[in-house]
Amino acid sequence: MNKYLDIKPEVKEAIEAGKPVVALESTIISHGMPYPQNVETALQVEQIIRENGAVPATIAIIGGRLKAGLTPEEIEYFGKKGPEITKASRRDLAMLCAKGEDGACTVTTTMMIAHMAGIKVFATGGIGGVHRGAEVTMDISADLEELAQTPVMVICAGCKSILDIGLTLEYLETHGVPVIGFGTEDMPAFYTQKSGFKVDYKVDSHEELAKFFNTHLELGLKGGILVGNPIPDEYSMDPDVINPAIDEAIEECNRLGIRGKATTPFLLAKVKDITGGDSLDSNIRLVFNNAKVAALTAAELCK
Ligand code: PSU
Ligand code: MN
Repeated sequence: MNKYLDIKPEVKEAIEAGKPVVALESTIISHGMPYPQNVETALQVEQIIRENGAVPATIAIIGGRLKAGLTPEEIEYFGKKGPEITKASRRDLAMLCAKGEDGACTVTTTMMIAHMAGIKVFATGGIGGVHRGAEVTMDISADLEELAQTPVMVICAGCKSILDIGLTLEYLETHGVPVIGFGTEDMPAFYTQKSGFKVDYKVDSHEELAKFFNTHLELGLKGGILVGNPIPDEYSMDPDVINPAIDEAIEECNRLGIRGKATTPFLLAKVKDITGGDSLDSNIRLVFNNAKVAALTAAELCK
């Protein structure tokens, strides 16, 4: 086992016994939502995973240790410290471990640590992708590179239109990452069920999803798969409300000259401010929905 990795005993037992485990990220806690809703949501997501028969493993870096599975106290610590914690992508891992510091795991580092621990399924809200204007800024999330090289199934609600969804799908296609729609042919757009872009394949059951991923693994294919699970209709947002809010957030981001790793957290917070908390509620609901699909799919994978 990797000498920097600590697997929570409950998680380790489940992995060794071939029981279902679902990985969860910690950047969504520290940078994706405000305190205390972030902590409440993180704990509820873990509860939903348990209710659906799997063991949750929230992933983070604490004091230079890669943690697969956090205690409720550690989740509280992350939520309270919030954006003060370094947002950790692949390039940050060695430095944080060398210095013994904390790091909030993005989709990228959560996939890496989940894979080190032997966890195959990971649920989150949304992934990073190709930003609008990337043809000039070259701002393309490391999440896409990780999907191209690490064999973990990532279940999300699609990507927000803070990104260029069409270019994100093109990039994934170039890197051989299959994009699956859970019960849909349309790539979901996080707050709304449809982005107007097609997924590669539609899958209608947890069983079918598990069979597909198993085949992917048995073929020895490098890289993960991306599952877009649409937000439930009753929680989805009006495109005429959310789209102008996103446009406004991007304009402000450009005006302030915000760049690099600060871009996504800035846009997420700004969209939430503009929509007065409605988007936060949708965000929480879609994460719950993804956690359930992930737990049930992880259970199928273990059969
Ligand atoms: N998109 C969301 N919510 C999030 C993120 C993205 O809707 O919380 C976070 C995830 O941790 C994701 C990261 O991996 O932002 C991507 O950051 P960047 O664009 O800097 O790669
Ligand atoms: Mn970026």
